[in-house]
Amino acid sequence: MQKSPLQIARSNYQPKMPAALAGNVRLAEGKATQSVADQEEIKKLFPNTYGLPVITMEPSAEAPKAQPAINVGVILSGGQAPGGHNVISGLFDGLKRLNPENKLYGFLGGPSGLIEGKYQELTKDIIDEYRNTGGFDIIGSGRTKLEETWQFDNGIEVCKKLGIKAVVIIGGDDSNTNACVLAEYYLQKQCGIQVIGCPKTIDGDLKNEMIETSFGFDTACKVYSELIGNIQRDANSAKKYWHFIRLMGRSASHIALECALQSQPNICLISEEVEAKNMTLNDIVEQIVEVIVDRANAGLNFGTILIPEGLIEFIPAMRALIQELNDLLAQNEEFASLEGDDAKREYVKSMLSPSSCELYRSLPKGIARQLTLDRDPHGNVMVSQIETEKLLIEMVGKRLAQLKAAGTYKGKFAALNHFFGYEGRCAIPSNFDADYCYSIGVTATLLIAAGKTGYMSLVRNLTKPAAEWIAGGVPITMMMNMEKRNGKMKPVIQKALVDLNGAPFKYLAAHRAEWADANTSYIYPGPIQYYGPTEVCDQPTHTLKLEQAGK
Ligand code: FBP
Repeated sequence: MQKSPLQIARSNYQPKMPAALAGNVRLAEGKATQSVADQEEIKKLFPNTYGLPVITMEPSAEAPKAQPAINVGVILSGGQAPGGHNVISGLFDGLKRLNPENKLYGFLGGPSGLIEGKYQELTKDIIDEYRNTGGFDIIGSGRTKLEETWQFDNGIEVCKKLGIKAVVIIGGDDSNTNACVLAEYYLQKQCGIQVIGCPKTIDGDLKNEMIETSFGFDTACKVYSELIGNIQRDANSAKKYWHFIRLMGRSASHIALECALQSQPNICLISEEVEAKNMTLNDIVEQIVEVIVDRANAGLNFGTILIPEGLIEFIPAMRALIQELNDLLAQNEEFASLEGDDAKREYVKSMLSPSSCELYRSLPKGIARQLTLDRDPHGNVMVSQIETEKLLIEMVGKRLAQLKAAGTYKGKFAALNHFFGYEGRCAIPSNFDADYCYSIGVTATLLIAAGKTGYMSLVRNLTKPAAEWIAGGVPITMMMNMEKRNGKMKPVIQKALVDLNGAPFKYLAAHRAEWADANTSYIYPGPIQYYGPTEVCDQPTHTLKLEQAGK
């Protein structure tokens, strides 16, 4: 396989790690824990994995006891996130350090690989090919939801055949919920298979008191911020376009917020604020129009607007509509059997409540259709396929035309739309993600060696140099609450949305008027740097720095 000079150089990069993991390690256990909410229900559903203590890895003078050889399986689950290959290389190296006879198997194509017994042994040659690279192509990923008993039982058979003692699931909130369900089931069955989760997702919404950030968020935001900066420089040079830029991130607006902190656009919408202020689609349009008119009055007919991809779900009336559609379309064979968009549209209209039906009818047909596309296996509407940026361009254009006719707007409005998502999910991991992921992988092996199950591998203190990072494990049940999924209440890891009282949002709120203003305040972050001074190459996200500064 041909490689670029950077690829070759990166394969020799040695990830930095917490100093505590360098030598012998002991596991210190904290107090019993509780779930973030719905304690009684979660406790009942997870009698064996509820209430476990948080674990911290501490340096130890004692050499570890010789461990018998073990086999471990690993699964990549859900959307790609930079650094996944480093979790796997950390796992591999960690296992070999414990006992050179240990083996690592990769389940192919996501959780379905475990159920269907599709696997590959990951040898040194394979691992070396993928060190510090982006992507999940080493074993592939998938979104199969592990929730049925027959799936768990198939997993037991496959693990028995391969002599696998532990399964590591690298995934987001939904996949780690699956990891916990699996851990609980395997304990109940006493089949001797441990399950450990690892916090992945570019969306940045898998974070809490213990998990400071999910991996991949850092690299993805840096890639998008570079692109936004480049667009801003183009806008400021050509001075003729408004750029409407939608950013991936599913429900939460963490990516949009982080990119705004890095690039200082004219407008950054935050879905969580839209919901808190009970804003309508028209309110959002008015807010954008106001900035466009002000800038036009100063002779500036250009700008940038960041739009989180989940925006539409946070407009309260839209949320009600989407909720109705989720319930209506969950396993709805009648709808699935209808031929053609028109028949589907008529069926949906006939089933919705009057208020939702009115809203559904008022939307451009394309957007309305996008709202009824298949849900993902976890019942989520696939927001990455809803072109909110085009909807806003259309509505803003109409409103500006009205203002022009009334003589209150004299500018020119030419808009371009962009969607940044897939561009960042497989980028070569930043030093931060390369180091963080490798450490997560090594930590997972130590949790396995200690016989732990139902835990997520944890590395924190992340705004400090890597040597000062703290490794450990957090019981997954600690992060859970009950939520409605596919029309039913289910235990799930609580998603972290943007906290409107948190430092990152407050920083945006304090500066956005100045960024919207006639004088451009754009920052041009440039591409990720892998080699050079630490203040250029090893910085974590602004979000993490602002959040940790307040602690
Ligand atoms: P995960 O939650 O699995 O990490 O996925 C993240 C994500 O990239 C979202 O930001 C996006 O909405 C979604 O995946 C897109 O899904 P797909 O890869 O199936 O198109």
